[in-house]
Order: sequence, then structure tokens, then C-alpha cells
Amino acid sequence: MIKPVKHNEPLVTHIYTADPSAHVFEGKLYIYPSHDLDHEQISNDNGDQYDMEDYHVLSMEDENSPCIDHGEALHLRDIPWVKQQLWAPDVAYKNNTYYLFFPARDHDYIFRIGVATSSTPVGPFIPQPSYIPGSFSIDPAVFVEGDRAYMYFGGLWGGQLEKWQTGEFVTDAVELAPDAPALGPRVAELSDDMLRFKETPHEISIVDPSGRPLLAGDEDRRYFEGPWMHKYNGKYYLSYSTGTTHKLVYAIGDNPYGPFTFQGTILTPVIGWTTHHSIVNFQDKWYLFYHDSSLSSGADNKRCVKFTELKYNADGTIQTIDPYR
Ligand code: FUB
Repeated sequence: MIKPVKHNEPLVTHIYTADPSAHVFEGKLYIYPSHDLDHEQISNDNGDQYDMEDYHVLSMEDENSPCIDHGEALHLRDIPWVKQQLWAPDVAYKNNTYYLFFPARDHDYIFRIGVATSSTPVGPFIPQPSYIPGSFSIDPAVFVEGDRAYMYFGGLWGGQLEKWQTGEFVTDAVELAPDAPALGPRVAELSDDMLRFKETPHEISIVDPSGRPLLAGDEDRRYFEGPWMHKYNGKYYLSYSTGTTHKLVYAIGDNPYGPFTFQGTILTPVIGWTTHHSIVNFQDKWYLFYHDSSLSSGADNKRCVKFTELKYNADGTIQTIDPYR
């Protein structure tokens, strides 16, 4: 018998999972994770150890239910433009269709973002023949507000965001000086059919409480990867991973494009190098979905998705979570 899931414990243990994007569809919680493979890899800064080949969809009836694995929803072999590395996905619902957005390296080893569609939340998802024109880098997160949908994306290092500073892919892009403004994630509104960008992606500005842009050397606060957008009490919350300092942090803005003012830490560092999350409102509670590497005793490329409740203070700030307390 499959056991109910507990807070801060792996949702599933029969496969490795990471990068959870959680949504409420058809009255249930659906979780769209990366599917880490159980193979030995040497970790490097290029992220070659994250060599994933397919996606599985998970679901939970409620917070006390078992987590169900609905099996393979999309495989690399079925996506013509993809060479390797299916990284962190997200799913959005619009036009009576479920859209799975995913980053992967194309045949030139450049990360692009693709889309696949299904009539059900569990797939199978049918990929478009090519990636979204003008897309680049990793970690798409799609925020739907009314008729509009916005994609947030971008990741440093293996995610190649540094290489797109000029708007073109530059293989040997120079590193940013620590006192230069940090690179921000990108945002673009999606077309009504959700298959294209409606506009050239904008770089998001994340500023400190006095309005100054965060600097590249400010590794405790600057953007690294894994953006997520949610709305709470009329404000837009942009949350993300700080990568090298292994935190999940957030910033608040007045509209989907920002600027966003840095606020603080949502999740303290977890076991394993990466940290990646989503935030969802379900049955009158807010939840944080995240991953760590506890299931593999610390292997960076063998992670497991977990969840816990997320709470706000009266002023709208988020209470910091230590997942091991
Ligand atoms: O899972 C591969 C990559 O690791 C993701 O795209 C990043 O966010 C990090 O979690």
C-alpha cells in the first residue's frame, strides 16, 4: 500500500525527483518535477551531472494523501529539437489545454525552452517540433493571470544566462565583476496560443530596500536560477534560488515585470547543491514544494521532492523555513 505523504519527507521514493512545479488542476495537487536518473555522474559547474531524459507527473488528492506517480509523460526521444538534459519544467492551463514548458539543450548544446501539450494534466504531452522562437536558458515558470500568461526563466552557469548578455549567444562570455549589477531573470508574456513569446523577453530588476540593484557579488541575495511567481494580497512575489549560497529567497513587486524589492529567505540551505521550489495555494493553505538530496544521502544529481506549509506574517513577509528542524 502507498503511504500518505508527510511534510518534509520525500513525496516518492521509487524514483529520484527534483525541481517541483506544483499546481492545482481539477481540484487536485499536481506536481511537475524533473526526473533525476539513478546513475553515477561527476558534478561540475556546467551541470553535466543533471542528465535527465524524461518527465513523470505526480499528484496528491490533498496534503494527507499518498502521492501518485502517473508515469512517463514526455521522453527526450520524442522531441525532435532536443539533444539532451530535460531540466526543470512547469505546466500551465489555458485554452482547455495543459502546456508543459521545459528547458533542454538543442543539437548545438544551447539551452532552449520547449512546449508540449495535452488535454489532461497527466499527459502524455505532445511536443512542438521546435523550441519557442527567441527562447534561451533554463527553468521556465509560467504565471497565468486572467487572459494573460507570463514566462519567467533564466539560470546562471550551466543555465547559460551569462552567455546571453548581448541578446546573442556568446560562447566565451566574460564573467560579471562582483560590483556590476547582477543579471536578472527574464520575463516575457506568452502569445494567446501559449506557443510563442508575444514580446522580446525583458530582464527583471531586483533591488535592495533602498532601491539599488543587487550586485553580482551579492551571492546571498542575487538571482541564480529557479524563478517562481505567485500573488498574495495584491502583490507579486518573485522567488528564486541563490545558487552558490544555496538559499530560496524572494522579492516583492507591484506588477509582473517588477522591479522587485528583495525581502528575505524562504528556505535555508538543504542537503545537496541545488535548491529549487514552487509555491501554491491549495485548500486555504499555502505550500512550499522543494527538493533536497536526502534520499541519496547527498548525491547532487539524485534528489527528492518534498513539501511543507508556508506561512506569512501580518505584513505580507514570508516566515523562513528550516526543513530539518
Ligand atoms: O535539475 C536541473 C537544474 O538543477 C535545474 O534546472 C536547476 O534549477 C537546478 O535545480
